Amino acid sequence: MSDCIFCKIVKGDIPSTNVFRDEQVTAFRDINPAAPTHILIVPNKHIDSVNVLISDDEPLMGHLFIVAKQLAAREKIDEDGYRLIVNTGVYAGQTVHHIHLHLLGGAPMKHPMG
Ligand code: DGP
Repeated sequence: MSDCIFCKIVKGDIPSTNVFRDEQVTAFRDINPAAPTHILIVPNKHIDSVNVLISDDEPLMGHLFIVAKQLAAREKIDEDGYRLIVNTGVYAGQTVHHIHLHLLGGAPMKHPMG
């Protein structure tokens, strides 16, 4: 998608603080962090949201979570705990329409959500 900001980050067309990249996903620090660690993990291919996932995307979505787990360990937030969020649609506040997993941690969070 030529006008998608996360596609541009994946391609390196706009700068970001990347923390991980492989053939399937890219992870970078959120520009507006909501926690001491706030990383976004996105598929390299454009997918608008959870609403348009197909069964072929299953391994890719599983990979997002494996990378999240590895990054949580690397950031040393795995033992204290962290939150993984996928906002979908208007009510959830999705602002970037390229599916992404938020990895948030580094401080206690309020619960419940919403
Ligand atoms: P969401 O509300 O789930 O769609 O969150 C989108 C997140 O993307 C939001 O926390 C801010 C972040 N974001 C938006 N534009 C950029 C950008 O250009 N660079 C980076 N690093 N993060 C961005």
